[in-house]
Amino acid sequence: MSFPEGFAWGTATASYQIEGAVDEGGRSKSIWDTFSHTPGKVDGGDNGDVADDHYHRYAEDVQHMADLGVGWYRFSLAWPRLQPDGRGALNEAGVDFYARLIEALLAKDITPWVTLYHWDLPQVLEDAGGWPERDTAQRFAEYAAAVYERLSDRVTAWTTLNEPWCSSILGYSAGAHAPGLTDDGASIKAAHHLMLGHGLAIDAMRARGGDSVFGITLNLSPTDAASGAPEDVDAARRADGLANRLFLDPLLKGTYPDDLGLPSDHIADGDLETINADLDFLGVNYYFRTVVRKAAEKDGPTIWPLHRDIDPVERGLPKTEMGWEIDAQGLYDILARVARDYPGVPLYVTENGAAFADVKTNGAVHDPDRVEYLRAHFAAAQRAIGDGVDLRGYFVWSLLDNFEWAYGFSKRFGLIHVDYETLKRTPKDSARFYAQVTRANGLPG
Ligand code: IFM
Repeated sequence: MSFPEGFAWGTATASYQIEGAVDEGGRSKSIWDTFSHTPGKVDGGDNGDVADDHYHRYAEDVQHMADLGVGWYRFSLAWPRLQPDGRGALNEAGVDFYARLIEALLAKDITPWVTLYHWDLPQVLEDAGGWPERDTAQRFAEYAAAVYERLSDRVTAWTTLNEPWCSSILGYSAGAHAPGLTDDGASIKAAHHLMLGHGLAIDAMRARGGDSVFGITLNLSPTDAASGAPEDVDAARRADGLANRLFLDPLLKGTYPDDLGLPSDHIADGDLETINADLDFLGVNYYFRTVVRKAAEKDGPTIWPLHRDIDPVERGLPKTEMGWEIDAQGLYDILARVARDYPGVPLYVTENGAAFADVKTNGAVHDPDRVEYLRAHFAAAQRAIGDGVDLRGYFVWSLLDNFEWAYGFSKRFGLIHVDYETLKRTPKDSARFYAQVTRANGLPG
């Protein structure tokens, strides 16, 4: 049950979910500060003001990674910490923080893998129109280039965006994420400007030289029809278009899907060539399969903008605490599909993991459900590799329990438990299981 030699085992986190220290070191407000401090937006009224206090405790967290035996750590940079005005010179205190983290990682032989944007847009840029505004793409490319100049002597793996579907659709048409808008048209524009920002950023970073690799991470979900009825099959095609092809096609084919009837007046000549920049890797975040049926049209917040006649269907499978059905075969299916439909780009699972209702008893956290979840998903990845998928690595989400966006601290995804009163870290049983996997480069028998 071993993986190919050199397979990259890692864990992942994101800045707003773990750092805290929101008012320290010259950081400005992000859209998540605003959103989480708006009553009613986040469960329990939680916010990321302190989170895991990783900003002050990063050295201890790096030691936990070393104990896990991971060779890679995927983390995101907080744009408002590095460029508080959303433009112009970088904030030296922000650069210093990430430089210290990176040096601590390198000292333990852990390779840093940076994500430039994991949802914490400087509020000042949202005030100027946010992602539905074309200029935000330009701002992102300038930020990326400035950061690349300062850190690319120590960081060689660069992800532009994490899950642009969430930034655009959850943020601008479902209203569930910051900035909390419910405007279908704005979400489609936001998706395009995120894609454009990605392409411009890659061009700008590549132009500065070095031996880095560049890519993007998408959250992808195999999308099936609930029945063979033509209207359900059609609903599944459209849901797949909005969740997967809206991002995969421009990035990897240089076209937008033409079966969704989406507006295009915000797309300028040359944009698609920019978006279709060569990718050194594609990151795939997998959590669940989507099954849908045709429904009646409805108003209100939606994850299917301009296609308001689709409903999700449950299959009665066991679920995680997120309410997501557990379906390891879905990981195999999405990897195989990407490899088949978009060949030639190396793949990484940049996130996979599960929230369960963990309880700490006598200083220990026994989480057999998470161990089983990971075992089944690792096995699915291994089957995909066996069937020819060029999968190069796997990052478990997440290193630590953390701020799970609109769910606040109520959902625990960590391999390491965090007591939010004391901020004490306690490795769960799943951390010990994962350490066996990373050290054996395979599943224990
Ligand atoms: O916590 C998130 C992460 O920020 C992005 N991908 C999905 C995770 C679980 O919801």
